[in-house]
Amino acid sequence: MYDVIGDVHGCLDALKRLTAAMGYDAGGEHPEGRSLVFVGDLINRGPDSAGVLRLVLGWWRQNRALTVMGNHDVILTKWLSGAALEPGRGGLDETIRQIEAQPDAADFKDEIRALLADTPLVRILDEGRLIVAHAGIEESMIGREDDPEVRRFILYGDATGKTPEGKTLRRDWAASYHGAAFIVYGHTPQQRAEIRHNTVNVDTSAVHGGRLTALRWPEQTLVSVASNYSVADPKDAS
Ligand SMILES: [Mn+2]
Repeated sequence: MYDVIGDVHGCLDALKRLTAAMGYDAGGEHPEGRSLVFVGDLINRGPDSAGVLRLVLGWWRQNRALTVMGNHDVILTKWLSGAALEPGRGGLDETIRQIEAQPDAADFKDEIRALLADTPLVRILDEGRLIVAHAGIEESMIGREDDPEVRRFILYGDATGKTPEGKTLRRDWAASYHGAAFIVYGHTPQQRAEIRHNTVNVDTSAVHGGRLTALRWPEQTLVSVASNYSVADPKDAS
């Protein structure tokens, strides 16, 4: 049994309230032995990315949480490996500041590296019945994450261009999905989550004053809590 949580983006308070609402204790333990799964983009833009990492790390260490890679988590991975970054990209500067401000920053960074090393592009769960991928995945792509095109799709979606305001346009791949596996994804902020064709986008805009949402599996029910945070920047934040 899993509870798959949408893009958290540093919204620590909403994450605590959502997991509590689903019956998890502060240590991420559920009385029915349920596990948490995150669709990626734990960090950036929201108020407490370091706090979210700290919490998820604790749960992951206890085998109570699984993650998949989001595009923001890729940027964090690059920074932790010492790669050069464009300044300010995706809000990482503030996340870096929060991580470096921790009293145990060096150890904390090592722990984050360990978590990210156990963060694949795709999680295939419940004997293939449940698939979690950040921006989704076409049926034909399952098992082909090493293909750079597939990797791009999983992390960024089926981007087809930009609006005049600079917002990314993406094709709605789920509208034509007909696979047997149920796919949970996020990345593109929605007003509300809606199950369609064995898929659900659980990014309900927590960092934009929306809600943080989880899909409960195998029940296929949705749980959400209101976010108390909204980032000011109107630019595309997925
Ligand atoms: Mn994303």
